Amino acid sequence: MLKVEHIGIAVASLAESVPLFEKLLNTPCYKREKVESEQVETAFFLQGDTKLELLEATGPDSAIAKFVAKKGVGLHHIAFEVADIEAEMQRLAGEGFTLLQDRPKVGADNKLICFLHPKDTNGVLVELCQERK
Ligand code: CMX
Repeated sequence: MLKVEHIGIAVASLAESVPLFEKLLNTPCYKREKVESEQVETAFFLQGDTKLELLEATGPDSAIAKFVAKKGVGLHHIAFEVADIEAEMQRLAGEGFTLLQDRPKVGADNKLICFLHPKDTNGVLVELCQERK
């Protein structure tokens, strides 16, 4: 894994949380994007080299809707950038981690992504991501 690519934060309402994080970070949200396949809308912030992704559910079946209903708003996942996502998925599966996808899927921010089940990672939802070419 190369570095932490972003930190995902589940929110109930981007309309409320984007201005909150703009105040907190003293920097504007630089991008918003809907990801239909994940039933989420995202808002991105950059603080130095660190990227934050706010996520609001856009449908009841969204992982974010279920997370917010069960645990409330807050830290949702840590995403690691990898050079070769398929090789990294194979390596992690070989190490006994449960992959939540068989193949990388297209996520927000022009990335190929794959999640690991949090039961294998001390309760932290981990995302692998690789820039799409
Ligand atoms: N972090 C830590 N634990 C989490 C979690 C998260 N983000 N989301 C769910 N869990 C926990 C649940 O609370 C549950 O814990 P307990 O067993 O102690 O009750 C456990 O994981 C398994 O829960 P589950 O009921 O079996 O499964 P869920 O329906 O809650 O789904 C998960 C959990 C991780 C499999 C599902 O959320 C998933 O597939 N996530 C990956 C996709 C995703 O998160 N998409 C949204 C972001 C998209 C983006 O970044 O663009």
